[in-house]
Amino acid sequence: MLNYRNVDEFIARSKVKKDLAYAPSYHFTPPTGWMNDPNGLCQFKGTYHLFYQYNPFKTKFGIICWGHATSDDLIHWKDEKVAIKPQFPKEIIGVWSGSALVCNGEMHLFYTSNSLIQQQSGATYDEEKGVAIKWKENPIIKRKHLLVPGEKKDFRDPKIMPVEDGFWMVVGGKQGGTGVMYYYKSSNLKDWVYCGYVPYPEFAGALECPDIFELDGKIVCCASRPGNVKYYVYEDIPIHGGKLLYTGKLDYGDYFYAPQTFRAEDGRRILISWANKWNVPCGTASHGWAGTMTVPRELRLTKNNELVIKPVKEVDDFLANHSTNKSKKTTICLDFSESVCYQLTLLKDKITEKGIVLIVSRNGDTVEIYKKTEHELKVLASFSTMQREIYCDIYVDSYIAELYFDKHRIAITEVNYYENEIEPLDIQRQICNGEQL
Ligand code: DQQ
Repeated sequence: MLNYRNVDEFIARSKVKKDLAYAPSYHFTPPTGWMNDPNGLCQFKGTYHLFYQYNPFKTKFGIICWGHATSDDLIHWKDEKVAIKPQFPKEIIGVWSGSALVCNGEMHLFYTSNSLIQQQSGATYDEEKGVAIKWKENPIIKRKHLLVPGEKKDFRDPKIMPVEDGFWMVVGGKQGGTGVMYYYKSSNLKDWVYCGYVPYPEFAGALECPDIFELDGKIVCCASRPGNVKYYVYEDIPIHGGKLLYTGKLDYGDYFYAPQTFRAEDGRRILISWANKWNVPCGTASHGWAGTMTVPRELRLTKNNELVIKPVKEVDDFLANHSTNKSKKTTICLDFSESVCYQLTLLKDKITEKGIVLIVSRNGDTVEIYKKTEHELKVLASFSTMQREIYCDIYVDSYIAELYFDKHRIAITEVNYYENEIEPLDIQRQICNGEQL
């Protein structure tokens, strides 16, 4: 805990001189140490703010604070002071994930104070000091306000949605072993009334990093559980009985967790996610940092209530002038007029030959995308189409690759922490009789 007293000086001293041959050039990484979930995403007085779960002291998870970076264009980020530090003893485990609300010219941050018991707290960003000032009313939602029986410690990651008559807060948790989203309502952001919960039985365990927002006239909720990051499109707020219209995956890759969205000042709904996964050592640790964010992605809904997920235009603008062999966008067209399948090898280490191997094959009107490893061949995603030519946008940036199929309804984030030089993309076409896979 004492370490946090001079944390900004510590970070300045330990800031990694990133090896430009290895560091991503348009994906955010922390100045040093460990980063996981994006937090408090917002645009405030024109500037984009990215807060994140941060352990500056080690390249692994620990007692977490909120790191902070700002940007004018969603591409170039400036490291700022640590915004929220854990306080002893009520945040002895750390200040865990949460969100931002820009309201009446102020930026408020909501987070989970974790001391084994998880409770929700608030803070207001002080522009002069560059840090968030915790509210004296904290915790604003105490553990005892969870007026339902059940699990003692899963109650975290508040996200706010402003509505005409006040504010909704959703909080992730678990009841009877399955994931739930708790709902609270407030008119002043400090006094919250518990309104019930919505269960998500497909999540075996606590639901993490819930999100709720309005998009193209519908209500969209998102939720994370390792291996499963989903979105749900409703006619109205689900706690009001809003009908579920569609459900899908936010990303089909193995390196995507705890995404969060925010509304930019121009009205765009933008998502950023942690491009990593729990319980697997992070391959950049030897370079002095651990953790990478996806590019910001703009979300829209189709008429059929499916999400269209596209890197924001700033990414394409940047790459139009700054592409290199290791950081670029490529659009490929896979022609399925014959019975073929394609093997896409991404981010292949030229010496070890290890890379991300995806197989794209077609069966009738169904396109299937497999991931091939030494030990298995697993289906990542599939979709239906009548078209013979399938387009895919591929963004590579050092060790991270983001792929977008099916007119951007399918996003796949993958990572290969290569050690030597990489070959970003290799495409092989082969006659497909099913067995070659
Ligand atoms: N990470 C945070 C939690 C959240 C989890 C802790 C999701 O608040 O539930 O760093 O990755």
